[in-house]
Amino acid sequence: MPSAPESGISLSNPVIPGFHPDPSVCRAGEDYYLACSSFEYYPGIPVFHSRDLVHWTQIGNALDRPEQLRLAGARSSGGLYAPTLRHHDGRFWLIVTNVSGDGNLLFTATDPAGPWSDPVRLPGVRGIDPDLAWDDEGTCWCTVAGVSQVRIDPHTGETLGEPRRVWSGTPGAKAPEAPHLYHIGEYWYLLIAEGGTERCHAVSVARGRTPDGPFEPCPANPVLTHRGTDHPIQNTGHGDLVQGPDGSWWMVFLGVRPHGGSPGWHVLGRETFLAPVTWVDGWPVVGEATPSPAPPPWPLRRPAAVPVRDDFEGGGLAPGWISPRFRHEEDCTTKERAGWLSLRARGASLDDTDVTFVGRRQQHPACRARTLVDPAGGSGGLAVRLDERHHYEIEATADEVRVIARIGPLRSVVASRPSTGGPVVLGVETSPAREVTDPREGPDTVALGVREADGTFTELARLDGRYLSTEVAGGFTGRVIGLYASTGTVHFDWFDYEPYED
Ligand code: 6LW
Repeated sequence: MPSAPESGISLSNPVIPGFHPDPSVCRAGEDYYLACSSFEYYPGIPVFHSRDLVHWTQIGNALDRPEQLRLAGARSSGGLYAPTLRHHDGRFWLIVTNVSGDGNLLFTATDPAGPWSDPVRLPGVRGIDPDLAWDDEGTCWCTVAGVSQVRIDPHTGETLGEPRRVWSGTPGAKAPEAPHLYHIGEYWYLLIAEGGTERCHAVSVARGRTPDGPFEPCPANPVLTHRGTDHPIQNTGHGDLVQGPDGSWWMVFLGVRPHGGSPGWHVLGRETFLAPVTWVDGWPVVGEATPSPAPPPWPLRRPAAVPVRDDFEGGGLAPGWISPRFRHEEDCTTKERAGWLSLRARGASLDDTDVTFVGRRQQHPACRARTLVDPAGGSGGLAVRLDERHHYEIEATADEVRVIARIGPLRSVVASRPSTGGPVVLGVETSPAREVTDPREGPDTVALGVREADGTFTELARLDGRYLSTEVAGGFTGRVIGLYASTGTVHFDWFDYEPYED
């Protein structure tokens, strides 16, 4: 466990850096499990394990079979929103919305690493951000954004009775969402997010004597918000509570780390943070989310438990690798050339929804990624992707290496140089702005280049990172750095991802 709230915390936040929003957490004995939203990416819903709430390891993706997850036609920032993960009756339960067609879906597993069941559909539950809670009689309550509630049979997906509005959050605040219902002591607590997932985001709470209310709002609402402050973590909201085996309480929630001038740009998406919770007069009080006593300078410290090299030896890809909408095994395989990842183009570029791309979330403001690519049979390379309309890439073909930038409606080859067509090491490096003296300064720069035979790195282009930020692109995701093929088949020997201290 992290040190108890009273004794002065030393958390390293974010506890799960990079695009890992809408965290939902539960405990089974000494083990904590956490799930996040994954939107248009496949496989979906990353699942993490921790023993201390601070250090998390991804153990799988709950939805990793086509029968569980259909994302064809999903727009970017569509797909899977806001899961709730619970441990009840000896099983793990996961409820989530596929906003791109299938609506609310419920899955179960005995091991949260998987396999997870096929989906139970919930056609009678309308609304995003579904929550599950069971009362002492075994009735299952499903609460969704809005905030409304209906009893369900979680085995069949049938709704029992009509949905009923139970709370609308703070009068005047927009978007009451992300409900979680808990029976703690003598009360049922209804925790929600409100204010929208941008700078006004907040967590508020109400309590009642029964799971369906009536609910009395906490006089101190919101119990968590960083709006209107210069706190380095902004947009804080969408929280979930968990109790440790020692009786201590904690909240996981999402937040962002904007950087640069005005209005501030965040490039890693919404990340997962942790804060201690104490109880005063029967209400939760959320503690500080940054290390105390003094917050460190930006970027915040974080555990360095990051795999550096993937050399594509052995079977499939690690669970952190994701692809937009689907991963066709025949187009993305480690079986074609031993020790290499082979990507076959589907006749599409990164501007299209069905590109062959496999990447990992950028998790650190300052990071480097490198890959050795053999483009003899096609063209492809290394990309920093926010969505189809916002990406930078360095691409190798049989006769050149080029840097391409796509920003909104504009697409441009910004640099190129001839090459021999043999294997080449491509690299990208992100550098956060140091001292921001100009309000127009962007959050970071993204350098793209090649490694020469003598080991030196030649930068072909350095581009303003703001165009790969959520404030520019819109939506709910963050940067993903990865490999792609745009024509033919290209082979990748290894991929390095390395955070560095700036
Ligand atoms: C999610 C909603 C939210 O469904 O953003 O921040 C939406 N909160 O609760 C997408 O993540």
